[in-house]
Amino acid sequence: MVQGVKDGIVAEAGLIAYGRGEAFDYLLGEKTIHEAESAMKAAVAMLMMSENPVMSVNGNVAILVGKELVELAKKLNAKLEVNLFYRTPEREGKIEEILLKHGAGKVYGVGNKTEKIPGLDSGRGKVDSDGIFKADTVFVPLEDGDRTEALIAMKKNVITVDLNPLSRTSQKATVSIVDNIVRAVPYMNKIAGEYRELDSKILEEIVREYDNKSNLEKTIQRMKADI
Ligand code: PTJ
Repeated sequence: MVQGVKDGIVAEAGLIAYGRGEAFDYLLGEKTIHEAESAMKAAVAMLMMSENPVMSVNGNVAILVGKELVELAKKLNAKLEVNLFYRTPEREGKIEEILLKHGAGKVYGVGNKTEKIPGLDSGRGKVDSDGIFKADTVFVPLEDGDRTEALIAMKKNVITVDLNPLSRTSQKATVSIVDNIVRAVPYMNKIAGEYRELDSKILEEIVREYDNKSNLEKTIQRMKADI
């Protein structure tokens, strides 16, 4: 992460965000808990059933799991879009380069961002008309609450990875994965491999039976019990 900042890929604020995440990871015992596994199964099933899934990539995500995310996007037929809070053409280009190096076919949100997420100012509100703007499901790991809420207001399914179960992102998302992204994305790759042969009716059932509110509640109880 420190090298990522020096290389101009991770925003300085990304380091602080990472530290916030680490504090919550200690409360999880730095392991993937049962509730995170349930959320990841629902997330993968939802992404597989989506017509136009898009994965949003910021500086932290590119550095921590760029390779694994490209692999997941391929397995789920999802698009990859660079979306930055601290947007500069240089950072966009460097993140695109990481994704391309790991085998991404096309990277959205670089240069061409003709649409805007209603109610969001700053660089992160600008999106690709063929990417996040028309997606039915958006995977937004390590994000801020405003963007999650704005995407939900656009009637999209929002899947997050956020170690803080109390964050506005976790509280507002359709599926909230409370786990470290370095464990979550490889695990989602494993699930995507296992679900490849599943009938769409079974995938639908996995999504239907998942209750995000109750899953988050159990996660918070587990963290409290471990203190
Ligand atoms: O690259 P940019 O310009 O788009 O900037 C991205 C940052 C990360 C700076 C921006 O999205 C941000 O400030 O995010 P927040 O509002 O701090 O939210 C990030 C959330 O991710 C926090 O709730 C952290 O607890 C959580 N988090 C941090 N590291 C991890 C994490 N969750 C999972 N895995 C992690 N490794």
